[in-house]
Amino acid sequence: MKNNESRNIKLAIQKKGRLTEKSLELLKLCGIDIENYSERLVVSSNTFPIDIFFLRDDDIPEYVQDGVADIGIVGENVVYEKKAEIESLENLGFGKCKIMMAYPDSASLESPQDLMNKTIATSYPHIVREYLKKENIQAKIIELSGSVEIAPTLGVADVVCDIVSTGNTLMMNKLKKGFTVFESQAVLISNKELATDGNLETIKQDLLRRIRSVLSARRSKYLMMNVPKLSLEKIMKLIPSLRSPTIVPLADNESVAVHAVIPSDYIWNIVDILKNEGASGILLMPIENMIP
Ligand code: PRT
Ligand code: ZN
Repeated sequence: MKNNESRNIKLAIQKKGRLTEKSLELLKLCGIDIENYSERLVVSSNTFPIDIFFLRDDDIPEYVQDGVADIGIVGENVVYEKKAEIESLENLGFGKCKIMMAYPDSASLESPQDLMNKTIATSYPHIVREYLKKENIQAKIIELSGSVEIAPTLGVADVVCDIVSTGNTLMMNKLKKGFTVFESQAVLISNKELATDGNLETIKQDLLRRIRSVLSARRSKYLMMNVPKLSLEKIMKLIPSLRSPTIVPLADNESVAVHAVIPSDYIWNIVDILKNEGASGILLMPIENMIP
């Protein structure tokens, strides 16, 4: 892929499905706005040199591997199932799910050994095959493209291996959770030869830097509160701030305002102590971007 012409980077995302909205939201937080994308195959952004292709998720790994798209956002489960030769750039923290073995009430599945000589229905034959190989188990795999969970009721399989998120689908089909075979989330992937095009590589690195700043901002919150001077020392020890917290004197001379960046859920570990120490006006705010 050697050419010196400058062109937009081509990003493939899911056209319509579980990853679409979150992918577009991530791009928006990276400063990449697109308009009127519904029902279009490809849309360019006015604010970043990128063309966004809307595709079926199953096609994305291969398109990125073959250079039809330069980069893509897709579930790791699909990347692995399609055995795509791509470079994985970053875990994106959404679209999280597990591929699990599940079984009807009549069966039992305590350990992988219980799969011996069973029939397993799945949409992920490659992932299941690899798993069985690793565990040294002989079993028959039946590949189904959808509604895998009804296979035991139809009598075509003993066990299913499918994506589980909340577990509601399994419950509705009277299936019990067995064990996890694969854990997945949405990932940013890249064509392996992209680096040979200096221009596209620069755009990719710019996008990646923006994505990383959004992801690290998501992991953090901005905390603001008023603290009595007498409690300041004790409270400062509680705050695992990324940088040293900002301390601003207040007019009353007895308190100070403390501002700090803390890990997202950490406030719930310390809120009672903060209150006991007299902290007031505690505000916790989302951070949009965090640029190192
Ligand atoms: O049309 P296209 O081929 O693009 O979409 P698709 O229908 O193949 O995929 P889609 O939109 O359903 O999922 C896209 C990706 O989202 C998957 O490849 C996973 O990486 C991820 N993901 C996260 C999920 C789920 N959670 C999920 N719960 N994909 C599917 N499910 C389904 C699952 O198959 C099962 O039917 O939801 C059901 C189970 O959900 P619970 O919550 O009832 O357990
Ligand atoms: Zn699909």
